[in-house]
Amino acid sequence: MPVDATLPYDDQNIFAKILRGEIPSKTVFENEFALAFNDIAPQAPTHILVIPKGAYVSWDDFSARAPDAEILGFVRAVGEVARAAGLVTSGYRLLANTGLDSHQEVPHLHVHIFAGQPLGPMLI
Ligand code: IU
Repeated sequence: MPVDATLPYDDQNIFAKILRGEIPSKTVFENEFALAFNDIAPQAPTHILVIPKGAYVSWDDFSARAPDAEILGFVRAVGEVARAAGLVTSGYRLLANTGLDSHQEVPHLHVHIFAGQPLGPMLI
């Protein structure tokens, strides 16, 4: 079910539970700003999700409300995850679904990193 990105943050969402350690994840990176883990249903040979440690529903919420230091830390973390995974030479795609029409399913901001094969042109 897609989520309405304008709703208040729900601290019972699955990624909040992963951040609190209540549900396990295949962590590939963690620092003070971000946690990255393998997507449970990968859509490419490499499919990593990077989430901020702060409580933000979506890219819209994060870009509007997060302090500059958190935004900078998160953006740098996404790049660091990709570099650490060795994705820079072959390349990768970033995606942050936001709200109903994007089919965002989890109401905690997450940036998808897709890589590991030629991904073709964007279809939409
Ligand atoms: P979306 O952008 O909100 O549509 O992406 C949600 C992603 O979260 C999707 O790729 C799921 O496979 C992934 N995911 C996960 O990795 N672990 C989970 O427990 C759940 C969803 I629920």
